[in-house]
Amino acid sequence: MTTRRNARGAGRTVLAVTVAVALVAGLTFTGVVAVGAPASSPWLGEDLPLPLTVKTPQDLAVKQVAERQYLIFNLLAGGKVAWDAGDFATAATKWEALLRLHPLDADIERVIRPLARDARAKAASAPASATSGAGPTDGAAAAATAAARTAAPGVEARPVASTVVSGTVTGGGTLGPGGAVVWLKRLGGEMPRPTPAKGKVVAQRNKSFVPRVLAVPVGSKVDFRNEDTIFHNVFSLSKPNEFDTGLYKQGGSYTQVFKKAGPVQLLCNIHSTMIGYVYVVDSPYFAQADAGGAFSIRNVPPGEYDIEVWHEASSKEARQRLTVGADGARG
Ligand SMILES: [Cu+2]
Repeated sequence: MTTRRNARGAGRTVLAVTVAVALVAGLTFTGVVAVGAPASSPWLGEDLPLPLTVKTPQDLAVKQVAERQYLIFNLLAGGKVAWDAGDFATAATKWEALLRLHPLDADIERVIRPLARDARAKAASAPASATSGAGPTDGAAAAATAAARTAAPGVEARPVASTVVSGTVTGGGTLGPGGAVVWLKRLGGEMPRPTPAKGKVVAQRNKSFVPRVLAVPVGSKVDFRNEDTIFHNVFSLSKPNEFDTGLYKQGGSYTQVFKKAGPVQLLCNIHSTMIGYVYVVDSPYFAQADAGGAFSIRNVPPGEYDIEVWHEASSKEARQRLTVGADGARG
């Protein structure tokens, strides 16, 4: 039993997460998490690399400074286009990225800093909210309680080894829900440390990051591998996980260890259209939504959790209380 709600309000779409907790006995709990997520507004003037001939180190230097200016221009103008479209989260993201570049023209700093602040404030004033009055927002907890009441009495509980928390993420604006990162945070109980992942790769392929969004547990190593015939220079300004690969050619690879939880926005110094994310999760219980929004987290022990969802089109994580009950294992 799952429900799906996807509401659209004036000027923004709503990213909704429908959570179903299926226990081994077949009981299913449902819940909903929703957060305002403005539709993204693609900026169309980002065609790179610039058609500049590179035959000498001087040529490369010219191309690099030209493309840095182009990146600045695109963050500047792309933020304005998003602002005009009412997509304040995207405007804030682009302008904040711009303001972290150093050195930066004082005029840009003076004009953009107050606008970036306004955009972030406007994005935040469309906060996480339940979808229109179609039921309680704490549906997961309420349904869990109801299901616990209906569990057959007097049957000995046994450990739940295969509880699956699954559901569907909907919304995400024009990007769709795919790639949304979903994780559980245990409340009032010991949560095991996540095991760092091995062999994770974000390729640069056809001037795109593949995958566009990669979720990894805290402490994981990620290889940034250039599979194009052109140079890339991947970097991130997302504190405290900022890094810079430097310029590297086809077949080249750079390894970064992500030690702190949170979103890490990936950009390329040479190609302003390239955008991607590593999301570093501080939980062993996490998953990413597929293109249709479906996700599934296995082996979740009974307990109280916050289920949290991050999507690049939403200004902040969505959060919902969730009860995974031991009673559900009876049967
Ligand atoms: Cu690149």
